[in-house]
Amino acid sequence: GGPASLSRFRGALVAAVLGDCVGGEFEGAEEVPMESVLQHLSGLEDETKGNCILEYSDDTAMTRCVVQSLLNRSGFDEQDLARRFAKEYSASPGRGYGSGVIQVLKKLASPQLADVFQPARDQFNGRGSFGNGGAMRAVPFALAFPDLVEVKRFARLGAMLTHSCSLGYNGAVLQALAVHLSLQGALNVPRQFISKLISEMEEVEGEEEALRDARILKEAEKPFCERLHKVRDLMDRSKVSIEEVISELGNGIAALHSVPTAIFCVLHCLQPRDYLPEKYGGLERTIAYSLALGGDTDTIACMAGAIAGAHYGIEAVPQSWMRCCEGAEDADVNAERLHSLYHQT
Ligand code: 8NA
Ligand code: MG
Ligand code: MG
Repeated sequence: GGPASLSRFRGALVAAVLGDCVGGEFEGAEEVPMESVLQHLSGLEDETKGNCILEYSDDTAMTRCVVQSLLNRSGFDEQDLARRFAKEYSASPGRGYGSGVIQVLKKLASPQLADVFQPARDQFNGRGSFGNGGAMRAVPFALAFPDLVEVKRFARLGAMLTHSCSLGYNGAVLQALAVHLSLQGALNVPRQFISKLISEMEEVEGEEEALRDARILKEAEKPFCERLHKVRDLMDRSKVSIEEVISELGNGIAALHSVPTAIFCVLHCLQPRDYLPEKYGGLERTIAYSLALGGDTDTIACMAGAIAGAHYGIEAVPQSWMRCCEGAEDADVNAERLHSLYHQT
């Protein structure tokens, strides 16, 4: 489809759910042989298995809250979104939330809470979380707002309800930017895509709080920019080992160690790879490759899935995979609603 077509919206939101659901199998695994990944994925195509259902985790649970809030309020409303996060957590606490964020979600349930951003600020001795929990739910911001400035602003605020460290919320900004650009067709020229991300993040990470947090955590001056430069170096190479990707970019629960990694997965899988089945299209390659990195597989596959889905569109999503994943149908319906919101604002 053309820029911001319905197919791209559906692809983005559905593939995010797929990444989360199929990635859950390997979450936290140190080493994941590609063989195991391909076996897991071919299991989804087995018709004889009937209604195999892979449950979604915190990534999708919170993304659904963001979607519902944006649609219900026709825009960003932090009070409404905070309430939805709290309600979702108390209804289904067993979705695999990070151990720190649970405290925030419990505090957000209090009706006496005056400032919905305060519980997040109190995390980790006042430093705030740098986990990828803000980034994993950032895709709806790119699907609700056509304006890049608004995408950045609301992805950041949406993340700050649980992640007040700039290394947490700027991961959400980067993820939303990547989906935004992909929706426009920017992945047709991969070098321009990565350059645009770097120039946007140069500005984002030039802010006072970001520079201060990076100093305190002993990271590079502009940590996401540094990682994006590594992504650019790696994407130019014809052969890259999984070990190198993990050591250069990471596969962990910090936004810094997972959002640039997800972006790399998408770029690396734009071409066929000899260790991936020939019958796979780009979207399947991206999700399979994300799982093979191990670590926070559900979240990396969820984020990579969203970016890839926005590029390839819904036609690239295998029906059999979709049938196996809890919440995939809902995501498809909601993508259409977000598409209307995006084109009316
Ligand atoms: P979070 O905000 O609780 O952060 C996740 C973890 O990162 C924390 O529990 C801490 O260990 C660490 N952390 C974050 N900020 C700081 C800090 N300033 N100082 C010291 N340590 C810090 O949760 P989240 O919403 O960001 O979730 C991140 C990921 O963890 C998600 O992918 C989610 O699925 C979850 N998770 C991961 C695994 C896994 O094995 N990879 C397992 C269960 C849950
Ligand atoms: Mg998860
Ligand atoms: Mg995870």
